Amino acid sequence: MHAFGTLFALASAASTVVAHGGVLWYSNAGQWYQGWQPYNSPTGQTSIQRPWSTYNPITDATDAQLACNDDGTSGALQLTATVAAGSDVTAYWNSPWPHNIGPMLTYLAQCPGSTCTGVDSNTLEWFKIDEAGLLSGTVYNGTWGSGKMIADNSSWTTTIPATVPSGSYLIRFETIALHSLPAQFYPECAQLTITGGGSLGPTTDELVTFPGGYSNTDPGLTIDVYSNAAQTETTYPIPGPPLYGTGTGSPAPPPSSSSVSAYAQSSTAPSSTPTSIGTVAQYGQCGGTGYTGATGCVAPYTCTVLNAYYSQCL
Ligand SMILES: *[C@@H]1O[C@H](CO)[C@@H](O)[C@H](O)[C@H]1NC(C)=O
Ligand SMILES: *[C@@H]1O[C@H](CO)[C@@H](O)[C@H](O)[C@H]1NC(C)=O
Ligand SMILES: [Cu+2]
Repeated sequence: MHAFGTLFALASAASTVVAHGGVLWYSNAGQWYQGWQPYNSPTGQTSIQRPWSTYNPITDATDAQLACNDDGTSGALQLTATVAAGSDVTAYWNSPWPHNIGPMLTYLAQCPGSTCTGVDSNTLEWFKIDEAGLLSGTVYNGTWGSGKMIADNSSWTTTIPATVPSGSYLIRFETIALHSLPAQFYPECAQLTITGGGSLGPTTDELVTFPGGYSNTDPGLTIDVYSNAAQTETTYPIPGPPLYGTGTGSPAPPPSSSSVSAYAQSSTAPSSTPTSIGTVAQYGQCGGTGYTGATGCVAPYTCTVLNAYYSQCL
């Protein structure tokens, strides 16, 4: 029975691979960075990307995982890439990316200290540095940012603005698929140290939290691309705040150290991050959405994420 459960979980994990996915690689200035591998054991993985566990999309703008996917906490061996302000960062999705209807968006969030490691992405404030919605044609049959992403080797290149203050940041690449409703969000985050930056922080109206930055009723998330109206509609309202540099609010203070104590508290709270020392037997469940039991496996087994709903000691 346990063996059958394993096979079933693996089979269903494999079937999700076909239709969806996420950011698997990054590059900057000729350097390549492998992303987190959601279907491999977390043990020993080193990546600049925050860990995530499933190719499936998020389909609710209020989902707690909307910031950095499930679960988006730092890895045990979390890395950070050092990139220059003004340089290009490219994110690579699984290729070919299957969804060509919907926008591309890139956000930054500055962390309060000298590193983002251990910082809860839900406590950060994000500003949008890049967006591409409907590029030409109609909502019904036009060219979208995600279509351009597919044409560009299923990758998206964003320039880190030369004006952002130097510091530790999460970068959040996102594509939203609108071929069916509810809209499908595909966000992943990576840790950056931005060097050589400027002095233009975001304004208050440019900053959002995730969840919080989108609403399930946003016109850009509820649009029916197959409607009669869509056949003549040539504008598309990209969700989220105004782009960095276009806000009209007052300058926001830099992330404060008072929020650091909140991070410290949250990092001591029970987390769903799989661990490798514990009480769960081989083939037992050790994690997954809604699971509240023990997360540590008896030696020598490792808690392995099979999909968002099921991690197993293997
Ligand atoms: C797509 O849009 C163009 C320009 O409006 C139109 O000429 C063409 O017939 C449309 N194609 C389809 C398949 O609807
Ligand atoms: C296309 O993307 C893959 C990663 O998905 C990468 O290995 C390859 O170098 C890219 N090709 C070009 C021409 O950038
Ligand atoms: Cu998909």
